[in-house]
Amino acid sequence: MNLVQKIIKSRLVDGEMIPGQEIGISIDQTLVHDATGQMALLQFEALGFPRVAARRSLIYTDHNILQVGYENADDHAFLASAAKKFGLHYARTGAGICHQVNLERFAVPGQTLLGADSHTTTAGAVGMLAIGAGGLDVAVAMGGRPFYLPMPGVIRIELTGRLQPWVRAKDVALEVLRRLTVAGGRGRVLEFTGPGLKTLMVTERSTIANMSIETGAITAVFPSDEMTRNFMRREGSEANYQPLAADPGAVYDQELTINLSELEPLTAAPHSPDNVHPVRELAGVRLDQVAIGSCTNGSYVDLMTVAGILRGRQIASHISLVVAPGSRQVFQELANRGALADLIAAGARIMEVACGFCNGVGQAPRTNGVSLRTSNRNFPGRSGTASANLYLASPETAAVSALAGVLTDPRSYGEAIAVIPPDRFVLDDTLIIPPAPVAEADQVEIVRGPNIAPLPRFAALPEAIEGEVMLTLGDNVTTDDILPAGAHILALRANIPAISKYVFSNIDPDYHSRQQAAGSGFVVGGRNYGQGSSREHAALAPRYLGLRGVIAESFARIHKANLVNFGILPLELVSPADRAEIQAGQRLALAGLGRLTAGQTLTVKNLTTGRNFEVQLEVSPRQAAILQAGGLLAQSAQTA
Ligand code: MIC
Ligand code: SF4
Repeated sequence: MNLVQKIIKSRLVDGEMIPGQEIGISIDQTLVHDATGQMALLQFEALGFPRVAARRSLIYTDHNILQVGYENADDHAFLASAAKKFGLHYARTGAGICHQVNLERFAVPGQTLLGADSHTTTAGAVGMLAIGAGGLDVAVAMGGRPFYLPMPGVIRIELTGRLQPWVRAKDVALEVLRRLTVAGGRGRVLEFTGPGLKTLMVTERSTIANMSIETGAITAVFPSDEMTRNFMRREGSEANYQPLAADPGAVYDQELTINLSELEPLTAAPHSPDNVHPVRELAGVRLDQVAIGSCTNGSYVDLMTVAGILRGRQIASHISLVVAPGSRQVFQELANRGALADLIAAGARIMEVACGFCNGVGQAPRTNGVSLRTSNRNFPGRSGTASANLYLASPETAAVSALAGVLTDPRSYGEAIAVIPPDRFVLDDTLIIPPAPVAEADQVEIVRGPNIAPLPRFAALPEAIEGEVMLTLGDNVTTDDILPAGAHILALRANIPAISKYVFSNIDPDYHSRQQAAGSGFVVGGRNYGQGSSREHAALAPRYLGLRGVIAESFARIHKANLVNFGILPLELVSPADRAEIQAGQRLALAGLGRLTAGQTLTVKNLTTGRNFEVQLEVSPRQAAILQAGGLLAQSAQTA
């Protein structure tokens, strides 16, 4: 067996390990944060669980950290009290970005982690099976119930050779995207093997595992080896180390080889992480902003390298350089070693230890601005400025470019900076509050400020649906398109009526009012609809407005699961050519919904053209029952 199959087998509680068929696995650890946790905890409560049952469950406060109004502080008070009541760890703001902190402090090879964030994949760097999902699925796993997913196929990515100076793990992640594109990993897990592995530290592997989700893959898994042991020793968690690898002769569904020695510095140009080019080909693009950090590249080695590059130099006078350490541990190390002073002296603006710029919570670029970032997504609007142009690259490329003021191949800088991590990092978990004892928890009242709105409730699926086509969209629609990033929208994650005003707002500012006025409606997309984040708000808020079905050629895994969880029909076109005939404003009708079955073909009547077309409900029997009930919460209320 390959390593993915071995871990799945060890946690399998339902189904058979046949690729594509739904399986249920038990979950050891869960995480949510302050953009997804509000809904997850409200839903956990609504599901009636008294206390978390997973081995370890965490809430991080890392996304919604601007306090320009009461909303985020209300959310944090809610989350802190819910953590206490239900038995979760609560990482206070300042502890760091969930994925970085989780990797440093809680990762255990061979365990499963389910996170209400798409980049939960990061923990695959130490041989965890770490998967992103919507908040409701995570709430269920927090309660100790299995997590369901289609049994993945496995793509082996064999690494050979060794990276040349100035070429980094980020360039490997971008090379994977260049080859697989944003859809090439769909339905699969990326498993890394080969002699090149021994040259990659865990934090470098984590950059690659982090961006695996950008290929549409379920996650990525690295073996647990001596590099893993070294990392865990530095983190004081060697006791949790165990070696893990695929069996000799393991079989894979697809294989790729990447010769690390042949790679060069790469960048993803606007507006997709798979729009990958050598930096040298785009060298000279004038930049306004350089932003270093995020869960992709906010590690000790990343930022010490940046500080080393900037030491004794000044950034270009027109550049705004922002640096956000990935965790408090990294921040403390930078301070203790004088690297912070180097960054400040070079002209960097030191940001809070949080996601920050990565999804537009602060540092939104100017209109039409150009920003070079070490983060993982450069979708339109991702930075909070709809017209901005985002390039993605390694910390080295970013630092050298900040000095030059234009996109620059770092190999032009001179000798590469080598950073060796210390034998032991600063270990200080004082901002991570452990679960309260049961007696204390029972006394806790959950704090609900005005930003915490009640959960919307949805009725069961009717026998027939009729509605207007509200929007027709292209391929690879992202959840940032459906519900944009940015501080003012993120602040409303606990308030569905309020956040629903922003659904599709970058594409059609009137969608919200049109959909509400129309009552029920449909949206039409192309391939890989709903790629990107795990935010279930991209299903929940449209459902609240009246969206009843999305018709597309195919769906991204997490978003499809979220659509089902909130009772929106994910309808796959049997004949993709039919897409061209569906126009906004037409009326569609679907009948015979009284007894949904998995894989069912349904006939959609186009009442405007009088033509029929077929769609398939590619869901499991479990999901068909959820859709029938009007969503997972409605289903659990019915069975309670
Ligand atoms: C992202 O990187 O897009 C986010 C913001 O972390 C999201 C989470 C969210 O939008 O709730 C993700 O990746 O899932
Ligand atoms: Fe935070 Fe960005 Fe990572 Fe999402 S991708 S968890 S917003 S740092």
